Amino acid sequence: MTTSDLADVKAGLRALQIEVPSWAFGNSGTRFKVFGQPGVPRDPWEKLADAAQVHRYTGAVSSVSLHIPWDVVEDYGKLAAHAEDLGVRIGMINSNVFQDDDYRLGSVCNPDPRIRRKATDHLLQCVDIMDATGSRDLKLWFADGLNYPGQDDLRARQDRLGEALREVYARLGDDQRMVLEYKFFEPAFYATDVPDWGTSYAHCLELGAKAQVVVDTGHHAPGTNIEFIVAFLLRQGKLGAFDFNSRFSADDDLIVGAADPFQLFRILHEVHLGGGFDPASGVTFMLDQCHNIEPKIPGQIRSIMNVQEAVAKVLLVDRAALGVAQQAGDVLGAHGALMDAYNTDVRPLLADLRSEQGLAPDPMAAYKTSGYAEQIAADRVGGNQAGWGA
Ligand code: PSV
Ligand code: MN
Repeated sequence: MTTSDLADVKAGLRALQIEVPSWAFGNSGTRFKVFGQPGVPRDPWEKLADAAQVHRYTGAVSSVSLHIPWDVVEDYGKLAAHAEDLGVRIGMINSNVFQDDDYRLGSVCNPDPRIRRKATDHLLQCVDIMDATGSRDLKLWFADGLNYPGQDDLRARQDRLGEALREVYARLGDDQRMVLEYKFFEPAFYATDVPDWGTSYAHCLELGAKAQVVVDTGHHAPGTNIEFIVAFLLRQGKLGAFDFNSRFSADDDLIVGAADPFQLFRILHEVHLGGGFDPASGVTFMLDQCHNIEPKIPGQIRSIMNVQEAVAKVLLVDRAALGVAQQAGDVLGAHGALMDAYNTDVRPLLADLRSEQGLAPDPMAAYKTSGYAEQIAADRVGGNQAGWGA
């Protein structure tokens, strides 16, 4: 590789910014148990402080996603200022219309107009919070769906969904967007109202340019070719954001790149080819993970490192050689161009880059010896630890 190629790879890595979710710092668990950990934040202010630690050791955290109502505060302007003081920004506002008794049969797709109104009002309030925090994106995920055939009318539910989305879309400011996430099952098991990228894409297309699709890497059936979805959406200008995580079994929300680093590489290769790393593309890269059994801040640091390693490999792909091989029908040559990049050990390159950026070359070790974990465990005594419910 020439010096200028290396400089390009490093410039690409420097520009890579990843959003972290506030909920990664709170307690989380499974249907069976939420495990508490010492030093877990008691409120959104402390969650932001922990997120800033991830930035401190990686230099790559642009912003922090909030989840409403888990991150409700009285003064969102103050919260945004607190984030900026810590060197981060408020990112996407994740709406939550799945944790209220009223939503047992759905939110915006619910057959009861009172409940649909309540859900839509929550989404509109999230846009108010975007105004107050300067956040660009409203993130929508609906737990709506059916457990039993015949339980409700599938088509009517799509109509209700479209109606709510249109109302919220009309409320968006000029520089604001809505990003619609899909998920093929859970919590509904028979039918989900936004089960796949096609459904999300169709609604976003109808809504207009400010509506885009979110790809949560854990929300697909096993074997789904996620990189194809990414390539397609980027080609259409409809890829709004990623929720990165790993899945082995269901929507596991495990550390990105832990289950299948090669899949992560393939996805990010398509992002690169489609121009998704260009800030002008508007694609937000977020981690949507829960650290149930491992410590949370280093769990997020490791996740960022995994994404950086995958991106470094993607940037190392010899695209000229790849193109020549593809044109010549040289199947093995083309495949080899990808595999050569994928099999490169990029850890020394990233360590070098960190040193150039004034960061510790080994973020995991630097965090471990910083004493922050011990300090928050000692300081954050009393009060209620944050978790999925708060
Ligand atoms: C749903 O499984 C999801 O991926 C959505 O992004 C939620 O907002 C997030 O998890 C947290 O529950
Ligand atoms: Mn998600």
